[in-house]
Amino acid sequence: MPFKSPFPDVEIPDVTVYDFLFGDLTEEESGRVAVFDSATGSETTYGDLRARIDAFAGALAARGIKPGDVVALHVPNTAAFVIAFHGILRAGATATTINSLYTPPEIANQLRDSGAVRYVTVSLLLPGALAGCAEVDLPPENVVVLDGAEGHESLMDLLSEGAAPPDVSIDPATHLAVLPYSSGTTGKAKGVMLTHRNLVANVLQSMSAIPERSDDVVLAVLPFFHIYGMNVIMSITLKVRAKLVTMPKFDLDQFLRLIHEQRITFLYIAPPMAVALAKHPAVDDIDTSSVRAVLSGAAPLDEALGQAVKKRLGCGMQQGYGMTELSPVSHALPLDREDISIGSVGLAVANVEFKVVDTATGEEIEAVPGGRTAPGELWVRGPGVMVGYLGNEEATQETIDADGYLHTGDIVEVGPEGEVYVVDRLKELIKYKGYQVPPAELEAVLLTHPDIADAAVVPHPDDDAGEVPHAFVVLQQGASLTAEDVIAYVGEKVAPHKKVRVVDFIPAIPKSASGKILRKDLKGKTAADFS
Ligand code: 4UV
Repeated sequence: MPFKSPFPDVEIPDVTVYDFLFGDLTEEESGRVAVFDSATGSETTYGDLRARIDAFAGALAARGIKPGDVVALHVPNTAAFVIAFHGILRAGATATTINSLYTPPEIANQLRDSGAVRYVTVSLLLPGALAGCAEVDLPPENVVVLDGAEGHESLMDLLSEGAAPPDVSIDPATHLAVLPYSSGTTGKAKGVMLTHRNLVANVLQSMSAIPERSDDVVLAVLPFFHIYGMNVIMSITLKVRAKLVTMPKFDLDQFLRLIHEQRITFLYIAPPMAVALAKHPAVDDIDTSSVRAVLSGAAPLDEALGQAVKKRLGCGMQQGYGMTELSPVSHALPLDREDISIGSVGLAVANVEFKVVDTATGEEIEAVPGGRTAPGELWVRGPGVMVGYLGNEEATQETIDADGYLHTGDIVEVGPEGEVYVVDRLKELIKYKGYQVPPAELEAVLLTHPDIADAAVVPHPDDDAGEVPHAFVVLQQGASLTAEDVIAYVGEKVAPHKKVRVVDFIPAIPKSASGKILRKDLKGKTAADFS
């Protein structure tokens, strides 16, 4: 028997993301502040936000952007991100969000795969963006630079046209709203096809367990380009008409200063920030009394660490579990369930059912009355489940089964209240501070080195980042590379969170008869284990 959400089902309206978030904006709500942009110090009201989204959509349409087109968004957390993102969706186009720290080859890969026809960025990221665009022949005139740059249109240029938003007719159930990239259970990053309905559904589903209110002030430091920032932090906050305080990048001093000065009430974090909140002496110098709730997600949160944050800040503490392919939330621990361990990712949110499956036998694992189940792979079904991976039917079929369950690649156990504990990861993915690092990408980079004959990358536990990439390298005969050489070689080609940080040289990569890397034979090992 599948496990069912304890929350009543929510009805999912058949509307676009824009209509869902802004369609019922009242006069009173229009005057409230939607976004405080900490980079510029500016405030944008809900009414102004909607008007700017409309104008941005109108300007895109005037440039020929239409439903079905993909627009790349490569912008740090700012008010301008919110306008451009929703403007793209309002125009009926699909937004593919790009990690702010991506290198030109990583940008080019995503542009090539997604088929993006326009590019929206900021001046700080422009050189890398243009290099990435050049690799796929996306012309510089198609690159909008929101804060302005010589030879490019800016946000102001687009908004000042005051164009009316286009009249687009799209089916929310099938039309793609966003294409974030995720490696899923195996291989390189793939475009995750999420419809308007997926996003609308998951906002409502998440709200069954995440209690944001209209008087909340929410710090948006986790990036909007990642699904957690995009459809939880940004969308829930806008839906409840609370205030978003945007931070373009994490900096501990500024993070603490904003909590203090902006009287932050709701704090979404990833586990490395929990370490800072629990342990850093600077936290004693600020007033954190406004914070009523902290939600940690994207990587495992240790029970003791969660308790330490709760105690030091004197606030409620939740943990959530999500996956890009689920739009993202499937489980969250409600604030009021203090009877359940904070080391648990909580209960299935509304409209979610899930199974735990024995990876050896394929049998479903049943609940244990009053106790905890054996471990198995988490399979999730619900309206947030993606349509599939763009242009990759094989990976889609490997991930979503005939009954509509998405196989997460995470190993979990279920406790007596139906709460879920993530205990291991079956899939290849490495999570550095909650960010995805697909080993297959690093292996491909390593193999481009003329002195490297073969390579495999696995996670290595790390106190600060949770996990770091660990490369096992087989050298060509007669070659002599050092670990530093390998680290530097990869470091030039990938975003900082993907850098290889541990290297071991071994005689051969352990592989199965079919040639698959036997990652479990490498995890936790060093070169000495192979000599
Ligand atoms: O695809 P992704 O990068 O997606 C995420 C999304 C995390 C979110 C989003 C909204 C929330 O409210 C929230 O609480 C969490 O990270 O990576 C998906 C994989 O990340 C691991 C797990 O391996 C997923 O398959 N992961 C995510 N959350 C947790 C986690 C967690 N709480 N504990 C352990 N692993």
